[in-house]
Amino acid sequence: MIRISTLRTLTGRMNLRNRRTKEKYCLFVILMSFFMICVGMVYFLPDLRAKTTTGVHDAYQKIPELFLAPHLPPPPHGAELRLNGLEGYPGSGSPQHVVPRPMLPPRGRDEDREKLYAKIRQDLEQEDQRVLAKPRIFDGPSTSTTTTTKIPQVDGRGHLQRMSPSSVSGSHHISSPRNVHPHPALHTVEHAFPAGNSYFHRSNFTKPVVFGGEDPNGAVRSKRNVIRQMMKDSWDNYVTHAWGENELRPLTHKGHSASIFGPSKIGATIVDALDTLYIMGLHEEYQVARDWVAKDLNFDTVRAEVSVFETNIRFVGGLLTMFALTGDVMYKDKAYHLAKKLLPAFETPTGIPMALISLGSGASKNYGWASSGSSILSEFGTLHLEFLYLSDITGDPIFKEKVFKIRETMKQIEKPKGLYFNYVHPRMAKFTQNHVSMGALGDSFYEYLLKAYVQAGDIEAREMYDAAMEAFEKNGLIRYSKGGLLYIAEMRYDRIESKMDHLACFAGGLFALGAHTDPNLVGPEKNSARANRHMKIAEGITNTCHESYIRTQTRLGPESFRFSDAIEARAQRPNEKYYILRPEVIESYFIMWRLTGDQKYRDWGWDSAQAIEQHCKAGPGGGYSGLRNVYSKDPQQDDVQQSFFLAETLKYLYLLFSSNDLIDLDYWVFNTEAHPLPVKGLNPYYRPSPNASS
Ligand code: DMJ
Repeated sequence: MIRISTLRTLTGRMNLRNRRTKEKYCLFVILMSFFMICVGMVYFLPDLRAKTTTGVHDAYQKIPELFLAPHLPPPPHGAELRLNGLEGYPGSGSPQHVVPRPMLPPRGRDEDREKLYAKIRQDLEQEDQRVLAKPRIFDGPSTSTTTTTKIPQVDGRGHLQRMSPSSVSGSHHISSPRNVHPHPALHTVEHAFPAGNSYFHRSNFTKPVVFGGEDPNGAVRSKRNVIRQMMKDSWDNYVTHAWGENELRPLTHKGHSASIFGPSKIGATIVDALDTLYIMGLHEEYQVARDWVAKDLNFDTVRAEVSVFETNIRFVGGLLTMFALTGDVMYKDKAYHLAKKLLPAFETPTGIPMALISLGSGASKNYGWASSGSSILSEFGTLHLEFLYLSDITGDPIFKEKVFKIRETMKQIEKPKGLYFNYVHPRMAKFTQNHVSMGALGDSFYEYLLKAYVQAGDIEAREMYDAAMEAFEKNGLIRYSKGGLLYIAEMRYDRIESKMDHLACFAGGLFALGAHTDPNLVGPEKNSARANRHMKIAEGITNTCHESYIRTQTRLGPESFRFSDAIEARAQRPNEKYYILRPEVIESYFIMWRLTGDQKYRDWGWDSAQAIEQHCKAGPGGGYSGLRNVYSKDPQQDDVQQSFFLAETLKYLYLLFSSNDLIDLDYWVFNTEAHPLPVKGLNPYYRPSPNASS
């Protein structure tokens, strides 16, 4: 009996337990169903989704977790690019170039799903902005949904007309800088040009072209192919022996880093070379470079102390050019991120930045060797182009505020005889040493005054440029040697020093560009006196720099050359005799060729290219090296392939043997590292942010 009752009790307990388990199971199923309904509401009802997630892209990423993935096909590849009108566009033909995203599932299962698909499509269209649509340059049916670019027109006076905001970039508002001038198109300077170059007929504006540009003449095309091969050799050797390092040592096959970037390995050559590879159509090489930038270029891990100026012109400038050329937002984001890291250097009472900044701590300082802890004119004066453009494409005004604050300081600073000295104290807004130069320490300050005008019609900058050039002329710094060579001298404590740096040879191109954009050429008075005079200076300087090349054993020019009773355009001291693959002389040949059409500039450029090939090549198939003494018959190589050789020297040579519409000077303005930036309001590649302010 006891056993039976015990058994019953046990059975009863088991039944009770079973019932409880069933109840628990039912409760679990109910809760799970409720949970699934909630999740479904969150992800499938568009309104609710919009408030709880950042996009359908997010939702898509969560779908696999909800076991719905089998219903959706895998992410897309090249085919979808065609929808964006980007196919065949170097750099955008690869799937890595576009943010990976889901392909649309088949349509029409039910209404909710239709809503979801519609929402996905809408978000994908927004995602497309990661690679902005290619501006529609050529006539014909548009493949782009966002851009309706027209070619700018020329008015009766030969002025390019700034386009209306809507014609530049769809709905984007084009903002104007202060003191905006009608666009400074390149003008005809009377007397200065032989006939026959398209630049003299301003009604024949070409359309912006960013690759291709083959010259119709076969011999010219062959020369350009040689330059392209030089680029390929420089690049391939860097890739093989120094990948990720700043520069290549082409003889010892190691990495090299100059003090400008400290001990960091931030691939200066990769970033500097990107646009040259792109323009030359070296697609595979470009894609490898682009992928490294996307995946491995991380400024957050860099602790080194770097030069604000060099980081700006090579890295920020290089990345900005790539954003303009490709519309790839990755480049803009990297440039923006890096430029923000430079901003602590600008925290001085005058706004004049310190020269060096630690990317890790943000601490900044000036060079120990600079006079009285001063900042350098050519460094803080060479930020404007990049910073203005950065503000315009990000909508963040901080960068242009910084450069306009520098401008204010430089406007107010006392300029003896109208001259700018090379050292300025960042706290006192005072020059600290009486040294004037168009070469080292001064050069690109003047370049950016002119180019701020070319870039955005900045008339204040133009006036400062014109006044500075007038001061050079009036103070006798632009003078003839005994042998009749025109040169730009330096001045120290009111004494003229008859020396010119290789760096100052960019001034041939500078004066020519200034002449062709001279505001005096248009308007009611139409005074061409200054422009003609400046064209003569441009020709004279370019000729002198050429002389400095052909008076050496190597036909490559020295770092500095002097003029005296004994010498003409020759280096005097041992430490002036080296050539480090610098671009400035070839840069002037290029600008002069584009603006005058005079064949001699192409001939001179080809002569230099051959000399580089003969003396600087580091072995067959190798990279290129600088030389220790250009006057030696058998010059020793210095074992450094400077990043600017790929960014500037080879790019200018390549463009010298291309048609004029490739990176047309009407539409592009070169930063001082030869990274072309688009002209505001004129070039459809400008791609301004809708949030950009004036
Ligand atoms: C480049 O980095 C730039 O052109 C800069 O403005 C001056 N020096 C080098 C090339 O010589």
